Amino acid sequence: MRITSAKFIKSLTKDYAEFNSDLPEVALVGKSNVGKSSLINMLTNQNKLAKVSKTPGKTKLVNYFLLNGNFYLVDLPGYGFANVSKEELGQWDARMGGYFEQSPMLKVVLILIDIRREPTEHDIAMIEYANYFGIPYIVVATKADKVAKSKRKNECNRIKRLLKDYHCETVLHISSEDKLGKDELLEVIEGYLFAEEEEA
Ligand SMILES: Nc1nc2c(ncn2[C@@H]2O[C@H](COP(=O)(O)OP(=O)(O)OP(=O)(O)O)[C@@H](O)[C@H]2O)c(=O)[nH]1
Ligand SMILES: [Mg+2]
Repeated sequence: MRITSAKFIKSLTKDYAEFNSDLPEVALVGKSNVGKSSLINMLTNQNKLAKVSKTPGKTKLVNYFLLNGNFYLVDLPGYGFANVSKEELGQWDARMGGYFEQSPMLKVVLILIDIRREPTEHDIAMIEYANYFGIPYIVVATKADKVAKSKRKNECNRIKRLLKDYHCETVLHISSEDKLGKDELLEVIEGYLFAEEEEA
């Protein structure tokens, strides 16, 4: 799959199902600063479609991008940054839970984890949401440029092993900085998005 068009459509905090009930959807989740917005820009060949920031917590809303006119890429609020109040954490949890619960067109969740780190409790919570709602997920190991080329596969396998209790089947590595792993990731996403149509 090649991305030929990409457009920001809308930010929401509720009413997800009303907004999209016809196009397949892929969601991006991950710790704040892990590189979600950068990944959107890489996948869509754009520099400024999604706001990239050195300050964690930039993305607070559920942002919908329409790609190729036939599916949505959904950027969810990052989590796990320091100094969040109980109230903010509760709001985040409600927003994430609400999104998962009310997104009938969601076909696959991309869980982004920095290739140098371990899955956090919030990553696991996201995986549990996905498993609970029966939505497949794949782990995308970000910032692969930060480890030697020869070590990237090993780091992915390490993350996969850490998630062995959560039915983790796929860990792909990418680097938005070096534009690495894009074609493989798009191919995997396409397989989930349009699976039923192909079978019919
Ligand atoms: N070296 C390297 N840095 C990256 C890569 N992707 C993102 N970054 C940097 O990581 C920081 C955070 O990137 P974002 O894409 O804004 O992260 P985010 O996950 O959208 O963050 P929030 O919106 O706060 O949740 C920025 O300084 C990026 O330049 C990558 O592939 N390699
Ligand atoms: Mg972001």
